[in-house]
Order: sequence, then structure tokens, then C-alpha cells
Amino acid sequence: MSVRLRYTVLVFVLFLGLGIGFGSAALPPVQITIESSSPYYLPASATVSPGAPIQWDNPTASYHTVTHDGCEAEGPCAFDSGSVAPNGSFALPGLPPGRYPYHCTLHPIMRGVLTVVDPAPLPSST
Ligand SMILES: [Cu+2]
Repeated sequence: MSVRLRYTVLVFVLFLGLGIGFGSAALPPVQITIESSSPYYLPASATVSPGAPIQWDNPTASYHTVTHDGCEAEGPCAFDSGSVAPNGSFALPGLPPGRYPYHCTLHPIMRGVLTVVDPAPLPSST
């Protein structure tokens, strides 16, 4: 391997490392709180970036679930928390872009929607 090629590979690896660092820093976890009364999931409608971790906290005195609507009927099933105990939580490492309506299988009146969208593209310099 020539010196020049080795230098190119080194620079590439450095930039790759920087990119990964910026990527994770730009994706703070999104927190959704489960409530005993309307809107039940707070916020009921959340918009997150692809790959951003999402966590539902259950501070209520009841069991609840966070179940993607696709798990029960039309499929595919993107996520299903199962029963989340009082003071428990359910976390997802991130989702691909899409619209994910979800509900609580124990209390079907509880409904929320998660929208995963790519961040706005950077303005072009041309
Ligand atoms: Cu519930």
C-alpha cells in the first residue's frame, strides 16, 4: 500500500468517525408519558427522526401497552411493548421512516401516533 493511499484511508476513517459522532449527538431520546386520562399518551402525536430512541414511561397505577396497530390486524407489526407495569417503561432503539399509529390493548380508547421522518435536507450551497 502506498503512503498516499494509506493517508487517504486514514482521512476516510476519521471522517467516518466524526459522522457517527455527530449522528448520535443529533438524536436525543424522545420521551412519551402514559396518562390515565386523555390524551393518554403525552404527546399523543410525536414526530421523531429515523433511528432516534423513543421511550414511553408509565407513571400511572395501571398496566398499559404500547402496541403498533399493525400487530393486531393489517400488519406488519413494528413494535409491541406487552404489559408495561406501573412505574415501568418501554423503550425502542429507533424506527425506520413511516407513520406508526399505536394503542393500548388493555384500554383501546388509548391511542397515539408516532411519525418518523428524515430531517429536512441541508440547504444547498450552489
Ligand atoms: Cu392502557
